[in-house]
Parts: sequence; structure tokens; C-alpha cells
Amino acid sequence: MANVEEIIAKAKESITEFDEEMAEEAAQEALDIGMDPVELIEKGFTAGMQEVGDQFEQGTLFLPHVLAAAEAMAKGMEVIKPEMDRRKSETKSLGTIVIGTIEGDIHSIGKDIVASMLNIAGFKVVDLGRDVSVSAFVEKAKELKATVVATSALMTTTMVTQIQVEEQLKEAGVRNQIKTMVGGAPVTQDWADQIGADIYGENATDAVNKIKALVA
Ligand code: B12
Repeated sequence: MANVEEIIAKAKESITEFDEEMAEEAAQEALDIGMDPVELIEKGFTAGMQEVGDQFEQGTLFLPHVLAAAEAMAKGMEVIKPEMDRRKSETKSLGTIVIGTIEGDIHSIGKDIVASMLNIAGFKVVDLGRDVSVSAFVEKAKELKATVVATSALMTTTMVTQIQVEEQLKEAGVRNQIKTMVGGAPVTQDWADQIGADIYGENATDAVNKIKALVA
């Protein structure tokens, strides 16, 4: 039977090789040995996805590669979903998180990873998708009495819209009842401080840890 290191390496390779079958196999092997799905997602699939993203940026990989890698990751995630749901049903819900990629921005891969990890950690996650208007975030958060509104921005041109989330929550009179979290490659702790967001999450694990620390 494969060990944890081998499974992580296989999961990562399945993404960098765009191999859906290999991703499913790695996920199944992880389940077979009772491995923590968080480790598989983070060190395997996410690490692979980040590598593919970097190569795309350097021009050594092209769009179809990125999409094929994301597809492989989705297949692997499907295999571990029942186990994630099982673990979740054993824990009491820690609160509701409304998450999405900010308007004008269609990057969703990182946001999807963060949403999955928050879900595994025991939060009810309402994913509004990508290119989500600021008013949709605010409306949904009010309707569901969300604990946290989390926005992802992958471009310098769209991260500025995260300011509007702060402003519209204030205008709606709910800013003091709802925490805000920001993330995405160009987003930093400095940016979060500048716009008055409560939490900056560098990656999915950081996001989970910081939200837990704040709301627990
Ligand atoms: C994949 C990709 C795409 C895919 C997206 C597919 C999809 N379904 O998501 C496609 C091909 C569609 C795409 C399109 C475009 N892209 Co693009 N894309 C990328 C790329 C290569 C990788 C992004 C990625 O998925 N990384 C892997 C994931 C796992 O990492 P991540 O997103 O950073 O997420 C992690 C953290 O940031 C964090 N995180 C993410 N979200 C959140 C949210 C919260 C709340 C928290 C706490 C944390 C968090 O946790 C995640 C897990 O660790 C990046 C370059 C790069 N290396 O980042 C460019 C990049 C983001 N794209 C870029 C551009 C310019 C575009 C386009 C405008 C290109 C064009 N000219 O058409 C369009 C955008 C159209 C639009 N309106 O949005 C630029 C942005 C430049 C800038 N300064 O703003 C980049 C940086 C490339 C570059 N250097 O030019 N892109």
C-alpha cells in the first residue's frame, strides 16, 4: 500500500500531468489509508495547481493545460467528497461563510480550494461563484446572517472592488455584525489593513486558522 508521501506526490503529479484518472486514484488511495483529506488537497492538489499557474505565467504552459489541470483536481475532489461530508456531519457548524470571486474577476480555482477547506473545517459555506457583484455579497450575507463574507481577487484591477464590500456592508448597517476576509494572489495583509478587512488569508489553511481564531 502506498504511504502518505507517495500519495501526496502522486496527487501533485496528477495535476501537473493533467491526469484525471491519476487524480482519482491518488484520492482513493488517500481514503484507503485513512489519510487526512486536508493534507491531500493542500500538499497534493493545491501545490500542483500552483505549479501549473506559475508555468502558465512563465509561458511554458497554455490555457488548455490550466483548464485540464483544474479538471483533474475536480475529479480528485469528487472522490474525497463523501469522506469530507462525513467528517463534517460529525462536527457542529461553526457558522456561515459567504464566499465568491469579486465582480469583474473570473478566477475561481483558488477560491474553490478555500471554500472546500472551510467546508471541511466545519463551516457552512455558501459559494456565490465568480464575477459576483458587491450587492450580491451584501444581500446574501444579510439574508443568511453570515459570520464572514470572504472575497477572492486575482487581479490588481479587481482587488480594489474589495473596498466596496466594506463600504456597502457599512451602508447596510451590518458591518459590525459580519467579519470580512480577503484573499487572492495580489492581496496582502497590508491591503487588508488598508481597506479595513478583518482577516487576510494567504492560503486555504491560513484562512481556516484565522477564521477559527476570530469566531471560536
Ligand atoms: C488560471 C489563471 C487563469 C484562468 C482562470 C481559470 C479559473 N477557472 O479560475 C483563466 C485562463 C480563465 C484566466 C483568465 C484571465 N487572467 Co489569469 N491567471 C491564471 C493563473 C495562471 C493561475 C491562477 C490560479 O488558479 N492559481 C492557483 C490557485 C490555487 O492559486 P490562487 O488563485 O492564488 O489561490 C490561493 C491563494 O491566493 C488564496 N486565495 C485565493 N482566493 C482566496 C480567497 C480568500 C477569501 C482567501 C482567504 C484566500 C484566497 O488561497 C488559494 C489557495 O492557496 C494566474 C497566475 C498565477 N500564477 O497566479 C493568472 C493571472 C491571475 N491572470 C491574469 C490575467 C491578466 C487574466 C486575464 C485578464 C487574461 C486576459 N488577458 O484575458 C483573464 C481575466 C479575465 C477576468 N475578467 O477575470 C493576471 C493578473 C495580473 C494582475 N496584475 O492583476 C495573472 C496574475 C497572470 C499574469 N501574470 O499576467 N486566468
